[in-house]
Amino acid sequence: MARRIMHIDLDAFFVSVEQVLNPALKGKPVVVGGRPDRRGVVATASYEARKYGIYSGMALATAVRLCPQAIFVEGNFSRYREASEKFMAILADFSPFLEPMGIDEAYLDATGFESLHGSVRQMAVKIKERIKRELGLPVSIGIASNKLVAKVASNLSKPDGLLEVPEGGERAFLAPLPVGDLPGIGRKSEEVLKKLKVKTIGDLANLPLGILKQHFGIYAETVHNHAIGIASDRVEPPAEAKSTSRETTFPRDTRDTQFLEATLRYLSERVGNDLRQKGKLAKCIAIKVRYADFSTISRQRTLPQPTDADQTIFATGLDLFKKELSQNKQAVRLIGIGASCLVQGRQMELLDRSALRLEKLNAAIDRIRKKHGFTAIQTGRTLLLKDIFPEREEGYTLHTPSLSR
Ligand code: DCP
Ligand code: CA
Repeated sequence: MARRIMHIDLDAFFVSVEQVLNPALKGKPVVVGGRPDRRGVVATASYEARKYGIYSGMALATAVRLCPQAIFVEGNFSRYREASEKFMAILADFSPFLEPMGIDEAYLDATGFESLHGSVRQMAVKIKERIKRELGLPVSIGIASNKLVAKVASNLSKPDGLLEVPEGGERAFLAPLPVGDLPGIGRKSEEVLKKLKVKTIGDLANLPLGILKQHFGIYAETVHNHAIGIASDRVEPPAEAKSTSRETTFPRDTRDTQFLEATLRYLSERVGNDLRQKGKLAKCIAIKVRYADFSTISRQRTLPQPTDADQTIFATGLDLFKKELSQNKQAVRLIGIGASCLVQGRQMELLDRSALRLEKLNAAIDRIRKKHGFTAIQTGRTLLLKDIFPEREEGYTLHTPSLSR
């Protein structure tokens, strides 16, 4: 039976979330990424702003030059994460064969779902309607017989689009599109192909295999198959997380042990918070240290009892950390802490009174943080970070932002 795969991708995601919160931003050139007078890059731009040539990754300073009247919004990652979770939950309601990709896109295998919704296209219409109704967000959906073509279709249909490529129509659908629209063909390949007079995916499909081999080696056959719309990709629901960790690179290498320990405490709290949110306990705690010369070590310890307590994670990490630092006198460039060997939540009654006390304490901390932001509660140690890192609702903005999670 032919497969029916959907690629579902929210449009101008960060901007769309901001527009739900502030409808005055709708229909305007909006850029999420930060104040234009700061160093930094565009996270995303509204479609109105894209008309001026603004794109993700561009320096904010360039974006202001291209469109001085654009509205610049700092953005707030915790809001996007929340919207992302709701988006994925809606999709999971439609099919368990779901593969989330990054924060705002997913593949869904809808093979055999026709009878339930009338058609797969009808199912996609319902998905779009629910996301609009419940989240207020525009989304584009591509439908095809594999992930590759479905992704091309959703991209082409943006914004607020829906495009189905009929079974057997893949090659004809791809043929007129620019060769750079084919996933896997990056800037470099595009340059090489230009010299061979290959402009469209159709031109690529017509190249003799011998020539493809000269340029793509063992991948030549795959490239050819992709160009004619054949791919044997599978929608794979994600495996359960086997570990969780947080790390940060410092703005400057440091030997300040008080500061290092405060950071380790903060990262431990983030790891503990993540474990509790996932309902997991960790049996192993590991630390990572990278020194000024980039040499990197990690040390791990197995706990007598699995834990999700910030205090135990930190105490174990600190012990490993102190031992390590007593042996290496270099300045530190990065530290990290992680929990692994995860097991499912409480498996036995907490007989140990002190563990029970910690559990209650951490649950109370989590409740307050959920309501008032991560930095609403600070332990003595992390208070030190207040003067060093910019503080935001969702936590300190560390030097490695993707790891501020
Ligand atoms: N993002 C980012 N930095 C980048 C690219 C993306 O921070 N260089 C963030 C902002 C986007 C989100 O990830 O809103 C999703 O990325 P997409 O590439 O899917 O872009 P958009 O959703 O913004 O737009 P599109 O409508 O093209 O999907
Ligand atoms: Ca998107």
